[in-house]
Parts: sequence; structure tokens; C-alpha cells
Amino acid sequence: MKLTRLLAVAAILTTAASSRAQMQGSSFDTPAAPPHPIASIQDTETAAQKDARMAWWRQARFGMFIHWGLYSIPAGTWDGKQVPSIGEWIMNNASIPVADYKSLAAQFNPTGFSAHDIVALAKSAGMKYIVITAKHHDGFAMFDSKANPFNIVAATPFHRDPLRELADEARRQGIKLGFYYSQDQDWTAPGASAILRQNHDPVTHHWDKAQDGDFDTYLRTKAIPQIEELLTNYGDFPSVLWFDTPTANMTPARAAEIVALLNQHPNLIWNNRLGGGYKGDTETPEQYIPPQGFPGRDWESCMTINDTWGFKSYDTNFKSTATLLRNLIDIASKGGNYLLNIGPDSHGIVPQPEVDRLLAMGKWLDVNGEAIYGTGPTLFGAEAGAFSATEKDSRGNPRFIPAWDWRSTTAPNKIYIEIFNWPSAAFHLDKLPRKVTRAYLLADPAHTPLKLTQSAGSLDVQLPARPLDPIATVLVLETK
Ligand code: FHN
Repeated sequence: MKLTRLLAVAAILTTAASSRAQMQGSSFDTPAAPPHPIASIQDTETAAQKDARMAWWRQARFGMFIHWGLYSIPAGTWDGKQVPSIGEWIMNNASIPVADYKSLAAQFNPTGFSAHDIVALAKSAGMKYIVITAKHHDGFAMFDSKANPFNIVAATPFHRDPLRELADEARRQGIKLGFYYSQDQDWTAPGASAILRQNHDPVTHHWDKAQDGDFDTYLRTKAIPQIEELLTNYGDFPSVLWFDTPTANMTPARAAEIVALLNQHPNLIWNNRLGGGYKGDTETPEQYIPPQGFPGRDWESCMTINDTWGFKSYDTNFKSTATLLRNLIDIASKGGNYLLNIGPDSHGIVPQPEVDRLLAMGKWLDVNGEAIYGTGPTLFGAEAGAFSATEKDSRGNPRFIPAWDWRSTTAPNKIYIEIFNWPSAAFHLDKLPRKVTRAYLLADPAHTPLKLTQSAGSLDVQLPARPLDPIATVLVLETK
């Protein structure tokens, strides 16, 4: 297609894209932006092509996020003082000079890292994909980069490429692998953005002269070449490219330079945090579950297990397995994916409390995974909770008050009810849109039929006196 025609098509397509991009999401969602100069795959593919591209991801429902980098060495403490907030932001939060931070690389020798064990952990947890920080905001590449020497192979005594090892293992063990890349913020590269303590503004909050420079030079000499390396050096991976914290520096024209690369990888899935008005494939609510999901959009809630993404030695505020499983079920019932983070330490070891919780989740999924993977959202909705008539959230909108009795997911001929709060009498449903032919508990190996009473759209199912699982017992309703 001639360039002028391509630009005209792009302009038309991006008007629609910009309005869709205004949907609610995390604070880093792409805002409406002027038309962008290059159409992305989302703008040009057919609905059937998109369905095919997203198929594995929609089936997956549960993924592992890994935040791992040099920040795992200070692990939340600098100059003998605990630095508040998330561990991977320590350089910014403690205003650590570039040279001091870079010198951490000489100490980074995570010989406890085992790609085999991490992939096996993800598999045992029932996770279907992994997304690891290839480069976070500190600018340190956790991969073999010829584009920039501040990387794990060239600058550390470790000299190994964990992304390559993970890619090999992921392929061997049959799981998808994606890369997180901080395309805009880079606190050790001259000219790149640095957001003031997660305020999102200003974008040139520099605390060291070594950070001053030209954004385009950063983009063209580091970010774009490294993105190209990530896209071409790992065979059929990455399955996902996960961008983060776009600022005003990521103009439509600059983002388009990255999109030109992404367009060469027609199976790639990328999120809504590139910037420049590009909506990407996925909404990415962070640390929350949207009350009603994102109807019409693929979405993924990313969350921490404790209160940090990158390892902090003293953050022991781990969520319970019950909370994590409820989150997974809640998200699935609203049609989304759960990207749950782990933060390996400076030896490459995953903290045991994280391992324990993931394994427990996997045990539940071994029995009940049918009610999660590839399922559709609830046919009901009110079971998730309701907006308060009086209370407001931090944005001034009515506060959503979740209810935690049960959730529901669906398959073409099944309704799954994940029960958290076991009813003392029968389980009752009103306004059931399908006729139920049989009911049983998924954790009952015999699938013993339960007694049903149905009349005028309402249903009562007689349950045993006690749940089969202390966290969530799945009732299966076979339907016509
Ligand atoms: O600033 C980052 C943060 O460190 C972390 O990587 C999360 C994960 O989604 N994203 C950014 C904040 O939105």
C-alpha cells in the first residue's frame, strides 16, 4: 500500500481507537490522543484474526508476573534506612545517583536462579503464561543486550541470560513467555523519562546530571534497539510484550516507531501502556479488580502477593491463599486474566511464602480448573456486589462494595458456581436464564447428582452439610 493511503487509513482507524481507549483502567491507561501515524495490528486485523491471536490468552486466565532486577540487592533498604514504597522504585524513591545504582551490577550473581524451577512453579500453580521484567525503570536489562552494556550478561559476574534460559524452559515445559519492557522511563539512561515518585508528572524529575539528555536519542539508541532484540532473539517468544508507565514523552510519532516493530510480529499480544494513543490488546487494571470487568475488551488485573513487585526483605504482608484464589475466581467471573506477581531475591530465589501460596492455588486448580480456564463471565452479576449509595472511592465515584458469597463462570452447556460462603439451606438462584438438567460438585470425583427444584426461572440445589473445599467449592449446573 502506498504511504499516503496507509496514513489516511491509519487516521480513520485511530479516531475509533482513541474513543475506545477512554475506557476506565489503571492510571497508566492510554488517554485519548491525536491520530497516530502508523496503524497497529489492532486497527487493521479482522475480528476473526483478533480472536485467533488472542485465543491462548483468553483460555489462560492465570499468569505469573516476575519483577526481578538489581533492586533485589538493596531489597528496600539504602544507606541503612528502609525506603518506603515498592522495592523496584528504590533508585527513584531514595534518589540514588546513577553511578551508585549502576555499581550494584558488579555484585549481582544470582546463582540460585533456576529457570526450570520457576517455570515448574508457574505450571504447578496452574499458571499458563509468564511475563518477566526484561528491563524495568532502572534501565538494567535482564538479558543479553548488544544495544546497551548495562545488562546482566555484560555487567555482572553472573554472565547468564535468564530470559534465554526461561525461554528454553518455557518451550520445554509448554508455557507461554512474555517480556515486560519499560519503554519510556529509564532512570540510568540519559534523556529518558523519570516520573516523580509515581506521581506521573513531571517526566523529567532528574536527581542526577547523568540523567539529562535527549529523549529521542534514548529511544533510538536504547529502547528501540532493545525492543528489537527482545522481539527477534528468543525464537517464538515473546508471546506478550508488556509496556509500562507511558508519559507525555511517548508521543504518537515516537510510539509509532515502536509499533512499526510490533507490526512485524503478527502473533504478539501487547498491552495498553505503550502510549501515544495506541490502545493495545489488553486493559491492565493494577492492584484492583474492576467491578464489572471491561465488556468488549480483553483485560488482565496485575497484582502483588505482598505489597511490592520487586523483592523487599521486610515486606511480609503476604495475602492469604484464600484472598488470592478469590481474586482469581472473581476476575474469571468478570472475563479477565489474573497476572500475579512474584519477586525473586538477589540470589534468584523465589520467597517461600510466595511459593507456598502458588502451590496451594495450583492444588485448587488441579481439581477445579475446569471452572476457570477458558470460561465465560457470569450470567448474573449482582453476586459480585453493588455500588454504595453513599460512600465514594478515591476518584469520587460511588464505592463498589464487593460481596463474597459466590461467583459464577460459564461454559456453553454449564454454569459454574464457585461458593465461598457455604449456605446452611439449599443454594438458591433467581432468574436463571437456562434450564438445568443436572447438578454436582466438581470436587466430588463421582459427580453424584444433587437434588434440584426448579420453577419459573428459579432454582434450588440441595447441598451436603459441609463444603468440599474450605476456600471455594464449585457447583456445576449442566444446562440446555
Ligand atoms: O511503576 C511500575 C511498577 O513498578 C510495576 O512495574 C507496575 C506493574 O504493573 N507497573 C508500574 C506502575 O503502574
